[in-house]
Amino acid sequence: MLVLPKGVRHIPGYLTRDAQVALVADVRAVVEAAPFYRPEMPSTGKPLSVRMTNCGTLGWVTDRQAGYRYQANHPETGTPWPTIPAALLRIWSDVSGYAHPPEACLVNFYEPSAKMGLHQDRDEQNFDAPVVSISLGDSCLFRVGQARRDLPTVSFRLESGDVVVLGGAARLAFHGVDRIYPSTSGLLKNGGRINLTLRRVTTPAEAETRS
Ligand code: MD6
Ligand code: FE
Repeated sequence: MLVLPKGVRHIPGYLTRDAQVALVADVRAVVEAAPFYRPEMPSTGKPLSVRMTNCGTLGWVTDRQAGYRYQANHPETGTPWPTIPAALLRIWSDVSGYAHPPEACLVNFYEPSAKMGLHQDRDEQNFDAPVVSISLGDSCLFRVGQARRDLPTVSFRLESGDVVVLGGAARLAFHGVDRIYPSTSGLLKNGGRINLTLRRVTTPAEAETRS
């Protein structure tokens, strides 16, 4: 049996097929308000193979000029990001174990040839909240290690409807997507894979933390 690093939680089949279909409709509405754009690596300007958009009060963006950051507006249209769909807020409440709502939902779209290099999610103000990820559409090979790039990694397949939570000891674990398995799901009519990652970005105000 595959042993995941401490703090990594994989929940296969979290979403029913009907819930996945409903979530795809939610994502389509987000993409109509905030179209996918092609993000760039800081400094080099090399385009990522994944296309991105966001919903929430803050969105994660990257371009050659200003690098990795969160901002309230779409980098190309200048419009505020649409709100996070209620279904995603419910998933966060159910699996995050964190008392405050997420502020950002990054939407990644993978064509069959796209991948995502090994990285840490560390542009948030603190790492108390986990990052919650939801996969839709074609399967992928997901790789996750530990908080140092040189430590061993494990790889496993993520299928449509799966949830992954990186929290606690794994909040800063390196992770990435090595490959997409084309035509492994009929959920998206033109194929490909969507990944949604829910994040808390800012530290909640003290008043909100008191109970
Ligand atoms: C992906 N996921 O599954 C990329 N980040 O396409 C991530 O980068 C990720 O799955 C933080 C926590 C969970 C994740
Ligand atoms: Fe990530």
